[in-house]
Amino acid sequence: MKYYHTNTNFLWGVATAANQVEGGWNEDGKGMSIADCLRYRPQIDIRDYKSVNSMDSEEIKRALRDNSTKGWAKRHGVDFYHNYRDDIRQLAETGINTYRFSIAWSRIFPNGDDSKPNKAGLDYYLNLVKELAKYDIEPVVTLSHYEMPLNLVLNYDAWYDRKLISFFEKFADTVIDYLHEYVKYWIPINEIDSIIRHPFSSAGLVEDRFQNKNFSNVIYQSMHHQFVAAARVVQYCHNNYPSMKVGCMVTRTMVYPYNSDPQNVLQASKVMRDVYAFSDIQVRGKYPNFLLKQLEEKNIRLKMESTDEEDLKKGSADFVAFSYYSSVCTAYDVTGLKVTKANRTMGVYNKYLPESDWGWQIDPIGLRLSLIDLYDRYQKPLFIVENGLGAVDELASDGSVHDDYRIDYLSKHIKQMLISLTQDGIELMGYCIWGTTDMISASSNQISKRYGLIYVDLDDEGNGSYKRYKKDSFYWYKKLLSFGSEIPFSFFKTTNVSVEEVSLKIR
Ligand code: BGP
Repeated sequence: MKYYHTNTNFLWGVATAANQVEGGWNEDGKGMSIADCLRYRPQIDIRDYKSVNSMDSEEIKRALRDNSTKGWAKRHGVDFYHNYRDDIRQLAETGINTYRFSIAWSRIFPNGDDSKPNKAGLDYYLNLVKELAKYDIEPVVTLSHYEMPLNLVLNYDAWYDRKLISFFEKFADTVIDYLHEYVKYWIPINEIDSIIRHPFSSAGLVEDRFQNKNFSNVIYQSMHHQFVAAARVVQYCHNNYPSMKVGCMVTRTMVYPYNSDPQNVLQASKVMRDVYAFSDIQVRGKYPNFLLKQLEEKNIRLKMESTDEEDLKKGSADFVAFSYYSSVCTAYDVTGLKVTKANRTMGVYNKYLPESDWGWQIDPIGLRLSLIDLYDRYQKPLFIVENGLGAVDELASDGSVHDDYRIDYLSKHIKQMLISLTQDGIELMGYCIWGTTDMISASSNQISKRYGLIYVDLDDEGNGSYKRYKKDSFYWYKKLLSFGSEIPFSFFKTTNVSVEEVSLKIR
C-alpha cells in the first residue's frame, strides 16, 4: 500500500472570518463595523464583481438608518457568537488540530480610537481560544479580515489616514497580550493584496469620500499604511513573544497565459507580479523596483516617514499564508475572448477547466503550481489557510447533505498538495478548508453560496432556524484526518460524483 506522508505536526484545519459567522453585531459593547453596512443585493448580477463590491455614502447612510439585521447578512452571520462552543465541539469531531478565525476589531475597540478596550469583547475571544484548547486545537488568528470600526471611516479617512497605523497597532497589541498564552500563529491582515480590487471591505475606502483626490493614489497610500502596520505587529510579537509566528496572507489566483503567444505569456507574468508585490514587501521587507516603477508611471508618490523602511525590513513575515480557490487565464488583447470570474477578480475563460456554481474555474493543479512558485520565490514555510468550494447545497428531508462535488473538489486539491509535499521539496505548515459551518459569503453577502462542512438552516433573506447539519464532506474530512501523517493513495482514488458532473444550479 502506498502512502502520502506529512510531518506529524502538520496543521489540518478549517477557517472562518468573524464578520462572516459571528453575528451579534451590536451586542456586549461591539461597535458598528464596515461589514455591518454590507447587504445582499439580488438585483446586482453577482458576476459583476465590481458592482457587487461597490460602496458609496448613500449605502452607508442607509445602513446607519436601519437598526435591524433583516437583509444585513453580516449582522446576523450564522450566530457563531452564541453557538461557538457547540460549533467547535462538532468540528473537533473531524479530528482537526487547527482552527483559523479572525477578531472583530469593533468588538475590541468599538470606535477604533477608544482609549480603553471593550473587556466583554476580549473575554469572548479568550473563551473561544480556551474552548479550542479543550480539544488541543491550535488557533491561527487573523487580526483584520475584511472589517474595521465604521467610525474610522466616518471620522477619519479610513486606512488613507496614517493614524490608522497606531489605532491598528493598539488593537493588535491589546489582543496579542490578552491571548498570548493560547495563540502562537498570527496573520495581521487577510489577503492584503485585495485592497486594489475591493478597497472598501479591505480598507474602508469609499471613493465618493475622496472627491478631490486621485482614488488610485488613496488606495496605494492606504496600502502603504497597512504594510507598516503589519510590519509593526511582526516586530511586536518577535520582541515580546519570541515563540510566536506571524505570517503575511495573500490571495492566490493562478493566472495562466491564454496561449503560448509571448505577448500573452508576458501579460500573465505582469498580472502575477502585481500580486507578488504584496508578499515581496512583507517577506523581503522592501518595495520591489517593478512596483516603484509602476507607481512612478501612475504619478503616485507614497508619503513615507523616515522609520517606514526600517519597520518594513524588521517586520519580515515568518511564513507565507495564502488562499487558493481557482485560476484564470489572461491575454494581451481580450477582445472576443470569454471572460470568467475568480476570487473577486475577472479573467479569461480556460477551456480545460470546469467551473463552480459561481463561475470560479476549478484547478487543483494550480494549487501545486502555487506551492512551487511561492516556495521557490521566498524559501519560507507556506500555509494554505483557505481552500474550498462555494456551492448550492440541498438539505435532504432526513437532514443529510450529499455534497459529493465538494468532496471531489477538496480531494483533488488535497491530493495535489500531498504530491507537492512529497515531490517538490516545499515547506508547508498546514492546510485549512475555508468553511467550518456555512457562512455569509464575503463577495456576495449570501449564505446560499455554501462552503461549510456543516450546513446551517438559513436563507439569503435571513430566514431559518440556524440549525446545524453535518454534510457528507464532514465525514469525508474526518476519515482523511483519521489516517494521521500517513495517508493511503487509495483514499483519493474515487469519489461518487466529480465536479465536472455538477450542473449549474444558481439563478
Ligand atoms: C476569500 C476571503 C474569505 C472568503 C473566501 C470565499 O477571499 O478571504 O473571506 O469569503 O474568499 O469568497 P466568497 O465568500 O466571496 O465566496
